[in-house]
Amino acid sequence: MKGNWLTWLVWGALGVLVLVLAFAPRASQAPGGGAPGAPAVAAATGQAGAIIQNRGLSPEEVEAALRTYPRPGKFDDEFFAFLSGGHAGNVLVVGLPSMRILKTIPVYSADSWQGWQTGSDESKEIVQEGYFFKDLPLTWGDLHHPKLSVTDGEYDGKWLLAADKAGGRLAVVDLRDFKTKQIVKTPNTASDHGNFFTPNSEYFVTSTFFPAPQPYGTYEPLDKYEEKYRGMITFHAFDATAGRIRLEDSWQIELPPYFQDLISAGKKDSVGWMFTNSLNTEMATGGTLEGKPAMEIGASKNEMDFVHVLNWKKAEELVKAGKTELIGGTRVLRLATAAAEGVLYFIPVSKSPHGVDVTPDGKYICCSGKLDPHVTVYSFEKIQKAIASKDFEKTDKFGVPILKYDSCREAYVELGLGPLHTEFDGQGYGYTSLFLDSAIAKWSLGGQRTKPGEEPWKLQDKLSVHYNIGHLSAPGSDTVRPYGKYLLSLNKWSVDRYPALGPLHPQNLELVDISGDKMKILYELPIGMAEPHAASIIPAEKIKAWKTYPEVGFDPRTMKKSPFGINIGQERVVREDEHLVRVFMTQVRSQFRPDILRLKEGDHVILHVTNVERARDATHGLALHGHNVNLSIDPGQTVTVEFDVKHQGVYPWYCTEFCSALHMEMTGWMLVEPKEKEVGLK
Ligand code: CUK
Ligand code: CUA
Repeated sequence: MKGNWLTWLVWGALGVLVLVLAFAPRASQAPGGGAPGAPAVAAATGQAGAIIQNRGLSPEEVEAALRTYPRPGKFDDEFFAFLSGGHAGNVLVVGLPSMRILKTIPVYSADSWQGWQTGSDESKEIVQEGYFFKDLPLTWGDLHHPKLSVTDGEYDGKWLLAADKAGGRLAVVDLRDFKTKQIVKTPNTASDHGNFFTPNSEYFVTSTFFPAPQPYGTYEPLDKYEEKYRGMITFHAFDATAGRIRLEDSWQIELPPYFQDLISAGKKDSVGWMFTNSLNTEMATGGTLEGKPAMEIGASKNEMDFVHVLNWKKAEELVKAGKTELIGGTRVLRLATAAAEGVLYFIPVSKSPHGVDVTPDGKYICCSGKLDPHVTVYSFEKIQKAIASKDFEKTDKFGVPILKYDSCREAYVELGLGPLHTEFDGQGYGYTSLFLDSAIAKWSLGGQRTKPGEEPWKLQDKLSVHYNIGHLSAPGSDTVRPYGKYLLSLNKWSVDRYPALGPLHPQNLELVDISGDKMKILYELPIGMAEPHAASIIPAEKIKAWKTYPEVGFDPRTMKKSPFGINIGQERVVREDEHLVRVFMTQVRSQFRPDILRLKEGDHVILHVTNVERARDATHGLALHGHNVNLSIDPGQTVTVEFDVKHQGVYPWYCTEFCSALHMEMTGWMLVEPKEKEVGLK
């Protein structure tokens, strides 16, 4: 409706202006004639008309271009999408609807632009704190689901957390300076996949994908899989003021060795509950060279897998009451306790589901088996009734009550092939990604539909995307307040959408307009980086980020003045003992103070660098030849790096940010003299 109107307007206006154009040359030739500016407008529009014609743009394409075009220097983006960088281990920030990549935030992997793990000790220490094994450096991670902190179930724009599927870790990003502040290793897990915040960010909850023998770190053969391997849901206690995970206050719920995959928080009516989709209830373990079926075959034998229904408020009470066991130093509510005490229930779901999503009102839980063209909608109310009346089918092998499918099901909506994830617009519609169909299905949520005469629980529209969509993301979809308007389609394959640039193809994002009855693609963004599995999208005005650090000498890790931060005039080189040299250095356009460091072979250097600039955007770098030292220092920031000087020689350093007209001159020398000849010794 709105689209049609806009299209009409665009074409109508162009039609009128084409007429104006006919008079434009005469108007501009008339001495002092015509309204000021009119010929220019007409000429510009004339050009626009010609461009449209020459490029053969359709009215839809013109509309899409006009709706997404960001005016230079204007803050036209209404939303920021925080996209996961997949196994590139970072987070991308993309503006909507312009689809411009505005920032990358390094998290698990190194980033030399921001000096993340390529220089500053602060960044290295944050990453080291989360190592899987303390003695084995992890230089990357697989970041899938960036989640934004919430207050009363709504985004508050303060923190972003995301788990690492490959390392069983999670990370905290501060949205004041968009930097990673903490990485922790989840206890008792090999991998973390799903994650969400509880409604006031009290906990950041993660689910394991791969079950593992407990206590973690012990060996058990795969034939003891059923007996010894376990999944875990971890409740990481989060201090939402300090923005830190407190591992000592965190606890876990032990689960059967199914693959727990993804999790969603109950909201409003269902606050205090959570939901997990699981696959491999067959407990297959593969063995392709050992005469056993491949995982994919073994794990898709059963017609139904399980949605896990967990009463986490109850679990929290049990934890507080001490009904836990200490495993690997963490309080764990054992599986038998969770099953017996009414914490854990199962509901059957079509086989091999991927994703579980709760409607914004908390009333319905959506889950789809990838091999069934329907989404199954469970009613929270019905689940509660089934639990209260012990309406169980049976218990599973581990004593967990299985609720009757028919007693919990509210709807079974046919959508298309390969349904995965569902998002919500807050207007009464769900949007489900169809991996095999390469499409998005829009469907009405019964009882919440806005249009009279519409059938409840029904497919309303289908849009082809390019290609093989995984997640999709609508602003605020995982909160109690979705914002609607746009939907991002995060596609796994791009195949023929872009010119071939070698066999590795870009990932393809598509921006979809969901403001009308029919979904429309507005923009395609190829990302030449790892797979962005998922995104969280927040209104732009909710982000209140800093422009510079508040005072000179600031340490982003503590968000306080660093004891090593200095001002101009306080620079010094101190030889603290025979081989230890401490340097306090400043940077300002366009010099380093000091700019000569005189060292001896075998010295150990502790370098504190402060960027004393107060100007916005006046970031400086420090790249030192041959020593794997590359720093990025924002205005006001102090960073520290320690390194050994093992080889005599001359090592220049320079600023890596083209910061001024004399940036090329912003350099320094590290001079390393040979060790004195140790004559007579030995
Ligand atoms: S996962 Cu990748 S498409 Cu890790 Cu949420 Cu579904
Ligand atoms: Cu500082 Cu270039």
